[in-house]
Amino acid sequence: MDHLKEKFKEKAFAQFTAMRAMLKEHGDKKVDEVKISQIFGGARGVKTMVWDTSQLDAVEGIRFRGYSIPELRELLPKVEGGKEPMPEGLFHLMLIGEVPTKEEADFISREWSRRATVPAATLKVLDSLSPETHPMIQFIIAVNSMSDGSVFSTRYADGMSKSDYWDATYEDTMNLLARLPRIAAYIFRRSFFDGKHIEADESLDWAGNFAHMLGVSDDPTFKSLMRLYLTIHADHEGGNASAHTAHLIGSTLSDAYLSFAGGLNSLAGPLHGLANQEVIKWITEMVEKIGTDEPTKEQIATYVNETLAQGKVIPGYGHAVLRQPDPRFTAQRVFAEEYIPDGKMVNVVWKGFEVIPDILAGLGKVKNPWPNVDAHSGAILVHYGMDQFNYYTVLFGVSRAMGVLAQMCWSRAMGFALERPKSVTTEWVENFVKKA
Ligand code: HAX
Repeated sequence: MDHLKEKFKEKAFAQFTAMRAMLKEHGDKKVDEVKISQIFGGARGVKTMVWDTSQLDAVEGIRFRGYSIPELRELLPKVEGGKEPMPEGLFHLMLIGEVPTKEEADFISREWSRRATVPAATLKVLDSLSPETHPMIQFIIAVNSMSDGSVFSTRYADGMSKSDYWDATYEDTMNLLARLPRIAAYIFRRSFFDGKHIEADESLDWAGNFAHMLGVSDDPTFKSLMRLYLTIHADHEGGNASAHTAHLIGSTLSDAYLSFAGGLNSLAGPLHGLANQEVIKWITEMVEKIGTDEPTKEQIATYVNETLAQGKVIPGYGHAVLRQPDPRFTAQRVFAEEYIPDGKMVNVVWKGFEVIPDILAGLGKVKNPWPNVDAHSGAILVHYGMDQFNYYTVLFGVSRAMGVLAQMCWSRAMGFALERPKSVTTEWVENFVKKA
């Protein structure tokens, strides 16, 4: 057993024992009450699941195992000479609960490199699709197709004991994470570069190799961007749509491939991950309509009001939980200020930040008028020449896999139950109100 798995086993066993004792003593205590507005309002804020890899605070934003994004930029291991954290380090932190050493992060790089071969059948499935198929659809199909070789499903069929579920899930997790950059790069190159693929460079780290295989830019800071991007999009506690979907599917003992593919289906919605594609489309249409890539604040404000008047949302703004600018937005801004301060698109994003929150707040109904993670990413990618907007959510998906799958290992180790909340009918609510 490798030392990462060994360490996980040790931590998980201790937590499992403590959880059982705590449940025995305190299982009947109430932590929450549900309002009718929450029943109709997407269960906002209702505490119904455990998610250990990260936690979201409405004001502070995301913390991964207690660490904020600025702290992680300092603390997580970096490639030699690099300034951005290695996503491998974040994965270690989420899985084990400890900031890894550089050697520990490098071990994960090597492990993912060793396991990275994509099954021929999956490449065949991709080749059977039109290159014009939306990249997220290709990605979801590819991930689903790998369920065929799932260690969990195979061992389950052979009568695996419950106490080994975590072990098989760990294997699927490591295999899936290892393959994702190759699959994602394969989709990118077949869709936008006539299938001219780029060989992996085994000497590179996970994100660096992904950037290399995408073949978008020779600028070494594009690799840095991918390291940052794949780190900050990884996890956003458990209630967000992609994480929650993956968790729900996983709770039926569907394997990691089927569960994560389900999460990707959620991520592909415009109110969630697809917003990164929508933002850049919206900005591009705006600068085309206004006729300049240096619009004034007044011109942006007019365009925002026109969008709202058409009954549409402003993509990249608002959040179900956050009530401040998203620290993931800020992290990307810090990166852009350092590497591309004169980028035209990033400057439009920054100018938008000066006018959009006031307009949204003025509507009187938007709970969070601030930018979220998706408001910034596209403008940076465009700077590096990556203008295939409909590919952006795939990048998000590669990163999100780390959080969802690290948590899935924990969920299996803890033996979490099949998820099955209670639904009620409208009539039930009406009768409840009458009685109350
Ligand atoms: N533009 C215009 N109106 C907005 C808005 C925005 N950016 N954000 C919220 N509102 C509106 C809602 O549509 C809702 O209107 P109605 O009452 O007429 O239905 C009202 O304000 C209250 O909504 P809320 O409580 O503030 O927000 P929700 O929790 O319901 O929704 C969303 C959160 C993220 C879905 C929402 O803010 C939105 O649609 N934003 C734009 C899309 C977007 O950027 N999504 C990405 C979010 C981050 C993420 O998951 N990334 O992957």
